[in-house]
Amino acid sequence: MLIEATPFDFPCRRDGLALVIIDMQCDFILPGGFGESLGNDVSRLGAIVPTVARLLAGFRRAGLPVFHTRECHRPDLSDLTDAKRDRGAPDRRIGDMGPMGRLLVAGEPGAEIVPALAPLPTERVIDKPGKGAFTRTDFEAQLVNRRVRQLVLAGVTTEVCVQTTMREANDRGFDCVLASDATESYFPQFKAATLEMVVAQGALVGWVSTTDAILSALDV
Ligand code: TIU
Repeated sequence: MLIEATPFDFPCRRDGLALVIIDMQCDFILPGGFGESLGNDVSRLGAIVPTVARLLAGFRRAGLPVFHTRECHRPDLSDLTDAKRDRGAPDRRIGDMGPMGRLLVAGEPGAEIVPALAPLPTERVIDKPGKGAFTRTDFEAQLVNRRVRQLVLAGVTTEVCVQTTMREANDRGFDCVLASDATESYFPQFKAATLEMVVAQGALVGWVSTTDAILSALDV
């Protein structure tokens, strides 16, 4: 099965394919969260929710595994490095109180995935303290246990957590295809640059496709 993609069609094996939705959390997508505290206009990110929901519904209809990630920290912040806490110049820092609870802290409303994309009980949720989903998590073991070899990636932000996770996955031997209309950045130029750079040099990091092309290849 081929998924129409750039720089060339993605040779997909349905058996071994999973969807990974990165960090579609209130803290990045809604006003008052961590993303806004960094000085970003969060409205761009909310616009992709319906497209990610369509991709998610397609994978559910196809009976293929779905993984959700959340960037968040333990309430005692013992998994938050000083370097991460002190970086940038946000109004409020990770762990500080905001309108959706403590920023990027597990269990707080802001750290939850937006309701339109809420995970089903059968879907794995990977909480991660870094930008990449493989760093200090059991994500790789979860993928190996489910015999997953190929990933469709979606979520936010394209150049930060999505790209970092895609690079980590590629280095671990997973084929990755990024759904270009189901990912977004606070900075359009960073999204565009990421889409270009991952497919460069013959898909050095992976492929880029669209939600329609992926769903049409899955025939769902
Ligand atoms: N999930 C994710 O991308 N975390 C970030 O901090 N992204 C920013 O673009 N800041």
